[in-house]
Amino acid sequence: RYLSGSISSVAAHDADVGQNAIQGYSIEANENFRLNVIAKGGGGKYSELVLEKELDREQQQELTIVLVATDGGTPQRSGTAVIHVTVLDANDNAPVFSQAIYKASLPENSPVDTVVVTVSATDADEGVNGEVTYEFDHISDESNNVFSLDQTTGEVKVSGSIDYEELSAYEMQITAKDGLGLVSSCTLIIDITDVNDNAPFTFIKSLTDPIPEDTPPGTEVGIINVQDRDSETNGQVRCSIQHNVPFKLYNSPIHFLTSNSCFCVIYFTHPISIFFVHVICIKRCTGV
Ligand SMILES: [Ca+2]
Ligand SMILES: [Ca+2]
Ligand SMILES: [Ca+2]
Ligand SMILES: [Ca+2]
Repeated sequence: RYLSGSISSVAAHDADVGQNAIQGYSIEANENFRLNVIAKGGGGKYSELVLEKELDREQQQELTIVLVATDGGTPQRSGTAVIHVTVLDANDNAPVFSQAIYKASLPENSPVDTVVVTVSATDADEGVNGEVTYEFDHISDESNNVFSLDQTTGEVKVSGSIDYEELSAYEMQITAKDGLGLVSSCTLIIDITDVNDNAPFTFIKSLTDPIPEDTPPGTEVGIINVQDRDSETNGQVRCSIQHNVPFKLYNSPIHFLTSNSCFCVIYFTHPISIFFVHVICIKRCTGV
């Protein structure tokens, strides 16, 4: 980029004198340059090429200007000079990301080095002015511990352990910087999806043990709470009880369930001696 007002002098030579020497200069009309024709003290003229409008290398890297010098003789004679202008690059463009917001989805427990997403920014300048590197900007410790960013390729990879039950979404800022420090940024949102990686676990809320032999059938003898840390169908639970025991089990109705917790009540059904009761927690969705 050249600033307007920059000037280069151009002069032609004519061996004749007086009217027969150089009388004028001209160039084809163009957007960027105009010509100033100036009379020299001792006769003759020279011209100045004046930049009127900024040049943009990203628009046009080279220009050709044909300069014509004419004399005042009869017949009029002229000479031409071709001026090649090469526009040098200035760092006038910051990198631009292909998207302002990148979104990705990733199952929890994805192994280290899994590629989550690749961010990409381009810079219209050339050489070091257009060399883009990437880095996280003000990243939280949680994100920093589990994701890495390749400075050169923009690849975001898993670098730690991802647990949906700890954190189900990450949001981070990534900046792209060119070789001379112009920057721009984008947002990356990573949604973690749940995997069924937690078995149900039980709490005995109440238990009558031992049970008196004259306990009437239908008496409640225990309440068990079952929980599962997973979400939705991965966390829905109900209980079953082994066959051939003098107890029945009642799962709390669905409308009493939270998404990943249920209560079951154990009832005494008929008197008999000593029993060990196994309550088996199973997933509601698969019945396994
Ligand atoms: Ca440039
Ligand atoms: Ca640049
Ligand atoms: Ca899970
Ligand atoms: Ca589960």
